[in-house]
Amino acid sequence: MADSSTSERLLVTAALPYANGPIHIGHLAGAYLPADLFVRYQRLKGEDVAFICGSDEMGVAILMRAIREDRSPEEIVDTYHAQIEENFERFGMSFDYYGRTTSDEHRDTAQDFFRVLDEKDWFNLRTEEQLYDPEAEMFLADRFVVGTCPVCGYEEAYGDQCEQCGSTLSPTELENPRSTLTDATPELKETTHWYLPLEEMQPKLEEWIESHPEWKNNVLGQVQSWFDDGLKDRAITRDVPWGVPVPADVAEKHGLDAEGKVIYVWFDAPIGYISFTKEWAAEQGEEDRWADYWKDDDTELVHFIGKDNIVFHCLTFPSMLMEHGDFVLPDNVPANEFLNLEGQKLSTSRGWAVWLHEYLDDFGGERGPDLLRYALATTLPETKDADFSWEDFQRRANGELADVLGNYVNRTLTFAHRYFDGEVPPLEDPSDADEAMLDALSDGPEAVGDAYEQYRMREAVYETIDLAREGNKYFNDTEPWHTRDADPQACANTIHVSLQVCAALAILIEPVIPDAARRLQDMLRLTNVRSSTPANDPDDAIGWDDAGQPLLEVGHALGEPEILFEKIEDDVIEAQIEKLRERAAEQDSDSTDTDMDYADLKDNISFDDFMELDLRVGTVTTAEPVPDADKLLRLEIDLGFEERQILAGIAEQMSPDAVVGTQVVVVANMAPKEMFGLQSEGMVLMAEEPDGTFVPVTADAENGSVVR
Ligand code: B3M
Ligand code: ZN
Repeated sequence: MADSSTSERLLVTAALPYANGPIHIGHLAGAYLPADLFVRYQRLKGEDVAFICGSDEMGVAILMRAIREDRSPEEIVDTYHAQIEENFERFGMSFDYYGRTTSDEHRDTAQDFFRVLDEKDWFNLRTEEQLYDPEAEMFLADRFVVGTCPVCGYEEAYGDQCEQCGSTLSPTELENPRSTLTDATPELKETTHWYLPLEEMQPKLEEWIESHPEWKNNVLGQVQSWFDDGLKDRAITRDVPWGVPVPADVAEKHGLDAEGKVIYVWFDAPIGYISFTKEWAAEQGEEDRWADYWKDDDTELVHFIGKDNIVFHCLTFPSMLMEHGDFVLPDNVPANEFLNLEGQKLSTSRGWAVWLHEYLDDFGGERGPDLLRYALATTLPETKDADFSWEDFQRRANGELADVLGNYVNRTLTFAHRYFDGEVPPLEDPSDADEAMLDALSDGPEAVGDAYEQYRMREAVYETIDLAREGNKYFNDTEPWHTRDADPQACANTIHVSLQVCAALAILIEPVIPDAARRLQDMLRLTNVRSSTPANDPDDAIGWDDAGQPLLEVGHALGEPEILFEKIEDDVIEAQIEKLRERAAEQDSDSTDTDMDYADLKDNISFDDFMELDLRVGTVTTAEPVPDADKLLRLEIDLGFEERQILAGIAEQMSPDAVVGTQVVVVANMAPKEMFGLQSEGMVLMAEEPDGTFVPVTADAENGSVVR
């Protein structure tokens, strides 16, 4: 079991966001918030933590955006790096260091890493024919080429992956390839590249993964399916004009010219974790300290990522670290699944997303970040995809933050001021209820802490808010408004105990809502609490484990109560939902009006040809994701006379919940086909809009009815 308390220091990383667009709630729920919760908890425990992140500024994604917007890649990354860094800070991300992969330190570190592995003769060099765009005079790596997927026939598959069936591809596997830069038909041209020898690394990686049965099931499951398919060598250099250059001396050694060759972004980006740790240490004036975190076995390295980054953090980067030999390997990679929004997949192109910068502008003021942190922390897609809705956001804010936590604090402090001169009253002859409450309090830090240690953030937050809920119940049950006259000491006991619970909460809730926690600490005049940010703490600061003990002395003078959280009105929530719908509608109609690119009509068919089709009405009774096939949903469809299992490539556009219950039209005599080990017995008809959105063709008729 990975237990941070057994290692001397923690190095925590969060995936490096591409500096080619703003951050949205999906990113936050996938990697950033869970990382921040974990780190803040660890700092409150008093652990030595370095929390490292930064912008991923290399790679084809950046270059493509630059070409599309007719700007330089430098301009793109400068713009988005600044925006992302600023908004992370406003949201309360407590990084020790936030770097950029365009830094000199990063270039040197990545090149050295590459050089070391090349000197060990670890890479395979291969000379092959690759797709080349004669008009753009460029090799077409990854997303610079689209074509027909050899696996499923999808016509818009990218050179590195088919978004329809999820298959990993290489550009030359595409049928009818065309350049996304010029639309030209690519030529084949010879070029030499360095490959990661993943095939030969598989046994070593399997053995290492087996030593981590404690990792999350969704992570182990994905890794296992990569193993089952058999790992394949991956090219880690590219012929594109943006990236960390392949070192000239290394190329020369092989009789090659490094000119125009760069290191593949997924090789250099994780090395960013190392470069940024170096930059951080140098910034602290302790140049060599980075090595403690990367080279001493007493370090626990944890990578927080979203599920689309699993293969790179669990297989490719570890294989690089193993072969390099100087560095520690990750102890855990607690990846999250995806977050949906209002029942639909997040889609940046459709505008179906909540952007962090817009949220922070709309929910300005000090409470905004905490509200979003809390709503997301209670909805994290930890074991499966989860859904964020604005109504849920409001319910959490009003029901839990305002009514449970805020109300408990407020009534306790108000009582203390009104009847005990704003001081902590003494506890004498505690009742069973008082004792029980103090017991719950003393269990708090461990119960919540265990959940954090095991990367069960949602549970940690529920446990914390439950303590406030219990506090409220205890307050109600002991009825201080009655005992005030009937039994003043019983009343004093209730307020004494409740104040201690509030003090504990002021610490235990800090990872989730750090701003409110600090305000609560101020109200209680609870000073000298350890910081959950990178600040330096005095040795005697009060920390996480102390929160189980009563922290406030009898006679301690309290501050004035203030409202911890205001309620969020309905119109604020409605405005957000409206904004989302409007933008999605705008995007949809934009693409219909201006870019409608009508598909060419196909050749005529005879009436008999048409009659060959057996189209039937059916109702979707079950819909669920297909493991490892990001684009597919497994549907069960009731055709009246029988049930069918059909795999539909709609998982990007529709959440399972949105499909269940829909009546659809099915091609019932489609030859069955096996995909991802499952039989697909038919096809569901969908209208495809210009932006790629699918709309099911529905029919309000008896299941089994023939469509003609
Ligand atoms: N830049 C982000 C992504 O895939 C990617 C992560 C790099 S982590 C080293 O969304
Ligand atoms: Zn495909």
